[in-house]
Amino acid sequence: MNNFEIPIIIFAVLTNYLIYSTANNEFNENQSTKSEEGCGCSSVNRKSGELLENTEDSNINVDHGKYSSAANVVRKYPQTNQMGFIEGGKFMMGTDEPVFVADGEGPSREVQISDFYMDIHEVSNAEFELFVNATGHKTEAELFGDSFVFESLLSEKTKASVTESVAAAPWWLKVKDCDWKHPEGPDSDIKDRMDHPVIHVSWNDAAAYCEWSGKRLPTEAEWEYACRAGLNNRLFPWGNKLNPKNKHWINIWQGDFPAHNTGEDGFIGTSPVTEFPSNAFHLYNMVGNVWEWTADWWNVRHNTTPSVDPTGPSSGSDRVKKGGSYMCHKSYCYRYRCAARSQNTPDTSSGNLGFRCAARNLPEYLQHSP
Ligand SMILES: [Ca+2]
Ligand SMILES: [Ca+2]
Repeated sequence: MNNFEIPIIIFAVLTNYLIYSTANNEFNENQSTKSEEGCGCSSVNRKSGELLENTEDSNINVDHGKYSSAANVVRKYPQTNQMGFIEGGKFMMGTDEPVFVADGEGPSREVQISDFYMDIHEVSNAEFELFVNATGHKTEAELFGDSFVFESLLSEKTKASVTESVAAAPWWLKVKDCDWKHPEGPDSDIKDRMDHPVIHVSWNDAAAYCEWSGKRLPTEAEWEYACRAGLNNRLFPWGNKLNPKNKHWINIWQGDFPAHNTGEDGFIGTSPVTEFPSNAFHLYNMVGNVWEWTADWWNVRHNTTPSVDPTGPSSGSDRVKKGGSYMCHKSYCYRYRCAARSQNTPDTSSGNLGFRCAARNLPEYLQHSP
């Protein structure tokens, strides 16, 4: 059990693929973006006692010692997810300064969100194992017999057995017998990664898990509201600077994509679900680490009429995912922003795509005092 001493957290008992754009190759991580230069960052977080002082980018809970791999701690398993109460309110969803216009990041529009609860971290391997053990659920990757993995994470043996890659993104390889328990194929396992996010789960798998746990997937609007955590028109959950205080605040890619990942933030692949500081709503890794499925169908045209608890289109072919992943680099997939979005078919799985759950009401089994 994690020992977060956060009043609003209710302690629990139980618990691209291939969509990377080739745009923006002119960026590198050492350059400022237009948004970073132009933003006043005047918003402050109401929970000032838990925040950095004298910094624009203060919308984040500092958890000292969790910035680097050297500070990783051994955690108990199975890790149980907790839900944070997210007080509803109005916010501006999307952005009028889209980086990827074709993704439907804009326009900015007013959305009202009702109170809800959100998992404070991505669903972990340990939690997904509880689900599988209880239900016998077979993931779609297991049923299909393969899933997609970034090539440099694979062993030479596994790489040699691969016969299919993705034409538009050849670093994505379709690996046989790759699933959540074998995230880099049959010669890999998750023994040392039980507190990392479950990956190689489709939207259908994610929805099944959430239903089993008495929850549901968050809508895209809920997810983005939770990501922004009370800040208006900011790139990241904590503000506009990627690395305030010269620290790493998320698990993304450092180096040259796709040739070399320096792992400067401590992680070449996934990180533990509670690694890196949480945002002002006490949520971890909303951006970075793994992409997260949302409940909504994908659409890139948005009505600017103010809306209440929007649920997206009534039908579609793809589902929305949010937050970017450990594979995102500014030069290639600058999608580790709250307004950024991407999509996959509901049966797709990959090594950088996971999820977390939400709920309108706290499930009964979570209604325990700490
Ligand atoms: Ca990283
Ligand atoms: Ca994430």
